[in-house]
Amino acid sequence: MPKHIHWYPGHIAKAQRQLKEKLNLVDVIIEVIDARIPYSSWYKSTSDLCNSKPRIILMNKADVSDKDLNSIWADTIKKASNCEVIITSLNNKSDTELIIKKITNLASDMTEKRKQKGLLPRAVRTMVVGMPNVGKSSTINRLVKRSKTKTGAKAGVTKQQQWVRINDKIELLDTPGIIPTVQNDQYQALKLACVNSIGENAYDSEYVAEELLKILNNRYQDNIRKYFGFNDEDITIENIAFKKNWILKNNVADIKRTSEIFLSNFRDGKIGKFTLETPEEYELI
Ligand SMILES: Nc1nc2c(ncn2[C@@H]2O[C@H](COP(=O)(O)OP(=O)(O)OP(=O)(O)O)[C@@H](O)[C@H]2O)c(=O)[nH]1
Ligand SMILES: [Mg+2]
Repeated sequence: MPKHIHWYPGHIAKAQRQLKEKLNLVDVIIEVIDARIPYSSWYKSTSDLCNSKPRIILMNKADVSDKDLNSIWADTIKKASNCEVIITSLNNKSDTELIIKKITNLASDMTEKRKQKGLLPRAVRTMVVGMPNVGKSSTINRLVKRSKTKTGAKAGVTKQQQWVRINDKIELLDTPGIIPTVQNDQYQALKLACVNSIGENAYDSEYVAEELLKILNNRYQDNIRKYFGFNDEDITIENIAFKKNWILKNNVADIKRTSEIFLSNFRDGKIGKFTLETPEEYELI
């Protein structure tokens, strides 16, 4: 299977078109990124796409990313984007009130203008955008406190836009994940594959697992040694297979099974809370 990662299913091209079409209707944009790869999951064209609409960035999945790096990344992205950045996660109840408050604040101009024109007040329309699987639909459900939108642990669950009303003051538009047309930066594409933001048919799991292990060996070697019960040996997918007894006939490591379980456990945060990139790598600080 080719190592090159390319993924751009038809529904994403359509999603991007529909996003532009709806832009005039919305007052505020919420952009969701994945705290484990804040830079790689940050759709750099959003600012062009969204013109100068007020925008909030949610750095989601903070429960499975490196706590120390969360605040560093949040500050960095805030400076680079000139937008409010809120660190969020599915199980954090307290951030929902903050998000609602920020949406209301950002829409105050619109509300004020309507008032001055003598128009009746209307709900703030908020569009939730971001790359696939970063947690857009889950965030909406959290804000509504109900499962109004479909969610799932793979890329491309939301296929169509859907309006959801939080209360009489705010309406949210869920949108399908969008991704650049071409993955020019293959290292970024690899990291998107690590967090399940790219359809699994577009990459070779063994390659992605091996590359993820390289990153973790580099940044979090002690944590993963402890997790897998190694002392000071090099950790490879093969070593993990032998350690876990995931062995095929003739005493050969089951690399495919080990890679898939390794990726799945990483995605669920079972191996540890890891962030795969730093602002320094991108010369952001
Ligand atoms: N650990 C963790 N998992 C989360 C969090 N938010 C969402 N998830 C999980 O991530 C997966 C994707 O969530 P969705 O809300 O479907 O993501 P999405 O951005 O709407 O995805 P698409 O519609 O495919 O673009 C689901 O399995 C969620 O349960 C979070 O803060 N922490
Ligand atoms: Mg969705």
